[in-house]
Amino acid sequence: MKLGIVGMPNVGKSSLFNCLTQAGAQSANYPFCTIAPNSGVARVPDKRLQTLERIYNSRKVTPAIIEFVDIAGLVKGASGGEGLGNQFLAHIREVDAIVHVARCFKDDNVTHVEGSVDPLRDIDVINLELILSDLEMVEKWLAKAGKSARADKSLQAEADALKLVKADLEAGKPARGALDKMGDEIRDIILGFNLLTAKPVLYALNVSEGDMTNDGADNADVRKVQELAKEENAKAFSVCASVEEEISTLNDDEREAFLRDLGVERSGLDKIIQASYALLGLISFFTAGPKEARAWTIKNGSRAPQAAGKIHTDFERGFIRAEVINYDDIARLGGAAAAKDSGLMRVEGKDYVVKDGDVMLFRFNV
Ligand SMILES: Nc1nc2c(ncn2[C@@H]2O[C@H](COP(=O)(O)OP(=O)(O)O)[C@@H](O)[C@H]2O)c(=O)[nH]1
Ligand SMILES: [Mg+2]
Repeated sequence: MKLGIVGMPNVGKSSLFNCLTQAGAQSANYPFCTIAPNSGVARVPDKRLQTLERIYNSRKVTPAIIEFVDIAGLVKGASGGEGLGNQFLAHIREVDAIVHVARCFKDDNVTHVEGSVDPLRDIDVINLELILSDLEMVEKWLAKAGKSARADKSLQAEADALKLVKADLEAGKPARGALDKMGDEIRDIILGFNLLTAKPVLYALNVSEGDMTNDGADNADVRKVQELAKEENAKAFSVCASVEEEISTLNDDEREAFLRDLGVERSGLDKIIQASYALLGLISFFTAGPKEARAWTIKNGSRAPQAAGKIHTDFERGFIRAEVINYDDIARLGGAAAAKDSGLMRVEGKDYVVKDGDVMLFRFNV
């Protein structure tokens, strides 16, 4: 599961990517840290882990991580091969969700390729390239398979679904909207085509340092994009990449003091990472003990054996049961033993759907 960072040139994509992944790289020796130079992992901030660390007196804390890819080079005309056009679009096709960075900061020293700061226009430029690329794909498919569809029922369903999407694309709208209106079966078919504009998106608005407070809402440009995001059923967060770059070199205590001085409760970066995690449909369950307090990542809706399998394939293969206490109960009562005494430990079987914040112990036999 990974997110692609896209946007116009010089909007702060690489700056954002660097601070996202700087924190991640420090944290550990994750094996896939350096798959490609423009790919890296970010730690998912989760205050619950610190509480578990304290309660269990854990020697080590291991957060969840997500992967980001800095996809540079998208410009006007990319879908027609402008710049390195199609190559970049192919990179976007490989990611599961998109972080769309737009520039809201003013700085005469940083060139703007379109000549002025206007995030809505910039977002339109990028979205149009993605839409055109999808449209080309949909048209190709319909031209090729559309004819045989009349004879083949399964192809007919695909063709009908794609025609719905095509109408939206032709109207300059992303495929995402049409997906929301479809039944599960058709939606799965469409998702199988891996359209760029069907991928979930969040907007990261790169603001000036002075606009960091109040989630950037004092900036009129930010408000405009937030409105757009609302219409699109997406989310928008403001972040100041240049300040985040400073922050990412600080330790946790210094960081909190720094943010307090700026009048900001949570860093924009943290918000973006947490929202990215949710955008991918991911949740965390925990394991906790004196050795380690750890967050594990699973798809929302996963069952207990799949969760066990994240830790070890043997856990999944030989799964017997899971002992589950919710984080909130442990935090409220100050420990697992107290939660157990209060009857808040549940024994769950293989059909149990894991919830975000479950603290789990697996029993298995191989
Ligand atoms: N003033 C200001 N400059 C920034 C900010 N973020 C990035 N920059 C500068 O903008 C330029 C382009 O940033 P970069 O991250 O390389 O943009 P990219 O082309 O989207 O990857 C660099 O000179 C950055 O230092 C910001 O928040 N404020
Ligand atoms: Mg860059």
